[in-house]
Amino acid sequence: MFLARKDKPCFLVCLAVSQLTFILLLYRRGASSVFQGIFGAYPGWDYSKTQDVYTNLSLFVPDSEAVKTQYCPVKSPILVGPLTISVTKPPSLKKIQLKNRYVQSGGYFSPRHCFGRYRTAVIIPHRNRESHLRTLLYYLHPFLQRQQLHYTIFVVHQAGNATFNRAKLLNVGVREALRYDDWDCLISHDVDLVPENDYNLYVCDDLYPKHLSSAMDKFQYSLPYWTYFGGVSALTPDQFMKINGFPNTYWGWGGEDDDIALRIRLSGMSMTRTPLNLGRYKMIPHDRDSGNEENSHRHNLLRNTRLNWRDDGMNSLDFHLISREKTLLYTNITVDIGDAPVMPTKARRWQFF
Ligand code: UD2
Ligand code: MN
Repeated sequence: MFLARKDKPCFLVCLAVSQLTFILLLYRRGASSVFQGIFGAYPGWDYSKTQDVYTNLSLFVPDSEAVKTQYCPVKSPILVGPLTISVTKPPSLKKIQLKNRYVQSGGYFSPRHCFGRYRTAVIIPHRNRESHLRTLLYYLHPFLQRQQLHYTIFVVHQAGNATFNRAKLLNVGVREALRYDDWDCLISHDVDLVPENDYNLYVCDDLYPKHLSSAMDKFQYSLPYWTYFGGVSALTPDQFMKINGFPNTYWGWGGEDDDIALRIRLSGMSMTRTPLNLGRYKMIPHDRDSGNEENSHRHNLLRNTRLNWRDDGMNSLDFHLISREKTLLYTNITVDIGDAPVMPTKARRWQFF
């Protein structure tokens, strides 16, 4: 066998080329999508043919007197696939409410003719993005209803003008959400990302944390890098606690998503990813917010994750709750999470020597 290979150097070249191609495919498209592509587990989606997410939705929640006798099916029968999304004109809250008559106070919904099989909390970190929030709510409520989930949308609002801290807000969101229900799945959701296919189920993977926003228009519908975990992700409460939640120490833009990806690995888990032809999202175009400037300490912090993750997270979370309020479309948590610590700059450090 060995001799035969040696006789044919072309064999080795072909092997190397095919391995390289495979690795490149894995990198660009994500492992699950490559394997599903090869083994044909998912249909191809045609995103040039889309449907309104509200199509026939009211037909499926018709009878307020209906007696529930069984669980909803594992796979909802009312999914439509690729959705028509337009993010240019944010709808009014009134319009969203009228379109979502079966959503209850606090942004809670439970299917009316069957017991929701999955309990999902969607947690959105937020400050000064009201128009993005309206657009997201307009698309997300019917999206989750089509999936026949028992769900609530939580918006965690950072009070004050201190530097924004996405990951800490998500920790607060989880702690608060767990007061309301025994969730199967906690979804961390950027306010500006709108899912494009309702087969992208907002349900957790039993085994590993799941990255849902694998393909965003802003990255030309491919992964920016192999360990990317930003945007929208889904963890069971157990998985969340196993990684000690998210870091509290990333103030400003960037790094916290990579820290989370690292925690997952350090705690002995892998991540799963929605296949790229399904995990598609449109990001509402925006500039960098004031108060969320690039975090210049993020590389340093990331270098220390393996030392710190057990002490920085849910077990060190402190915040001052300002209010909990059930609005018609979501539960609003307003919180003071404090301010970024003053980090020594290089110049200051040298003064000690
Ligand atoms: C990327 C990631 C995001 C996060 C961030 C770095 C994508 C699509 N998302 O987002 O998950 O890792 O980089 O921190 O790549 N927000 C507010 N008000 C603010 C600032 C932020 O509500 O003033 C929230 C909001 O939910 C927003 C999220 O924080 O979607 C992330 O901030 P961003 O959208 O400004 O950053 P972006 O798009 O680079
Ligand atoms: Mn964004």
